[in-house]
Amino acid sequence: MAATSVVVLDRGNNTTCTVNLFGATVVSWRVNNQEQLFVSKQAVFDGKRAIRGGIPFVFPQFGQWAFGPQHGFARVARWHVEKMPERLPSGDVEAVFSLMDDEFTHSMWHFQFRLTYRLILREKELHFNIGVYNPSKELTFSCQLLLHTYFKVPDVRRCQITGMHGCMFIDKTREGAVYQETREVVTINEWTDRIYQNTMQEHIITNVVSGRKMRIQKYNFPDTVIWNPWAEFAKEIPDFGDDEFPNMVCVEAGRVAAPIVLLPGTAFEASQILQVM
Ligand code: TA6
Repeated sequence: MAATSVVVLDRGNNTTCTVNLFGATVVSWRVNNQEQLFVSKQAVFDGKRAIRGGIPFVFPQFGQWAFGPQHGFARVARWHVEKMPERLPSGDVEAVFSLMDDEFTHSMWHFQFRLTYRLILREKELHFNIGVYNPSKELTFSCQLLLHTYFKVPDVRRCQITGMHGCMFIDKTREGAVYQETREVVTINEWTDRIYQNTMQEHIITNVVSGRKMRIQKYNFPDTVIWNPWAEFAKEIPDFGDDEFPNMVCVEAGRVAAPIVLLPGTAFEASQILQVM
């Protein structure tokens, strides 16, 4: 498997989006030459291990999985290019990627499926449109889906994240106990690993690159996972630098708390818009 095959959406003006076909992982999003995504200096590009950073595509399982790797196989599978980058009349650039069941996926999950992943690069925005289709005539399947986005930040301790106030969350740093978020904005000053449920459709992250704000809008993605390994877990992650935790925050839009159930011949759609403000 060629571990280096990437597709670049180039809108000009040093605004680009780079996708590695291994996992259809967005490994770079530059807006006027400013990188918005965190990729670890220790990230491995061997076509086997999930890429440590960017936007890994989590499907059909979020978290530990009895039948395959953590966070499923989509982020470690080779995706196809359905449509090479094309400039739209609006000046934006669009590309489409897809993944279908094959021998590799059947070795873990015996269902037929088809994933489509449409990316649109706009001036200060990146749009993600995802389709999950069940082409089977008989079998229903259930799955989870999430965009495991690593945002690059100068100092995570200065970031504030809106859109979780009043939401219930599963705290994986406290044996999965469930709590309610009482804060207006979420801040991170320790190991954080939370699955927030039924969050707002919009999140604003303050103090991202160059002190700007990042707006996340999500549709049909009711959950938001917030993660930072902090010092103690950074040391335990082989493809993550011990001193890198202050420079990233994962804010992950997904459908994980209640799985997606797809009857034969039906489809599920979800989308996300990232906007530099
Ligand atoms: O999305 C947060 C999380 O599930 C954390 O529990 C942590 O394990 C992180 O993902 C990274 O997972 P990975 O399999 O990429 O090492």
